[in-house]
Amino acid sequence: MSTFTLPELDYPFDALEPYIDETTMNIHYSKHHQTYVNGLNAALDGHTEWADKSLKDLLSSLADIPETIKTAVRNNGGGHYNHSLFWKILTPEGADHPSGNLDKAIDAQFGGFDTFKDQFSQTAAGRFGSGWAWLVLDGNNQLKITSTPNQDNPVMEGETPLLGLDVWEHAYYLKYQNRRPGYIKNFFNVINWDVVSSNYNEAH
Ligand code: MN3
Repeated sequence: MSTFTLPELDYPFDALEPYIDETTMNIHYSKHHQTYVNGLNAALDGHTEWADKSLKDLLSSLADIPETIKTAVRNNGGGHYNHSLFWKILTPEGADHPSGNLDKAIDAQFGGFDTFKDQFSQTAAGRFGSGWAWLVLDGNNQLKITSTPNQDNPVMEGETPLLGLDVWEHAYYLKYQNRRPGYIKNFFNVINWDVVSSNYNEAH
């Protein structure tokens, strides 16, 4: 059986200061993400026919998963996938702008990086309650900005997430309290556009 584990973080908890604070990073990674990993492993325990699937396979075939564990796999598997991607697309020392093929595709799809940034920020701010904002490659190979509730994600819709922003209060409340737009604005200071670009190049 497969046992899912917390992925390594590529930087220390305080690396994203002052935009994402050390305490939030520590609790978010060590407690919240670990809880999703544990919940996913617990849900799959004893379900040998599903335990060997990759996380992506599980999330893209939720309809076939037994009712007794479907919600647990959706919430905890989604949580594990989303946070694993989130840590990867963050960095303390990234470019402030995409480059190469992704840069061209953003220009073509949204009419420029600034327009993309505005639309993504509005989508993230407008997600009512807990959830995520995404830049995805859809089934027609087009870039699209989307949002999902809770720990749902684009994989469940057959789309490929390239960039994701966690807008659950646990991701920002200690530093930003009710000011989600301030957190979203500062997120753009710590995006790892190299990783987002390679996500695009792999999926495209
Ligand atoms: Mn989170």
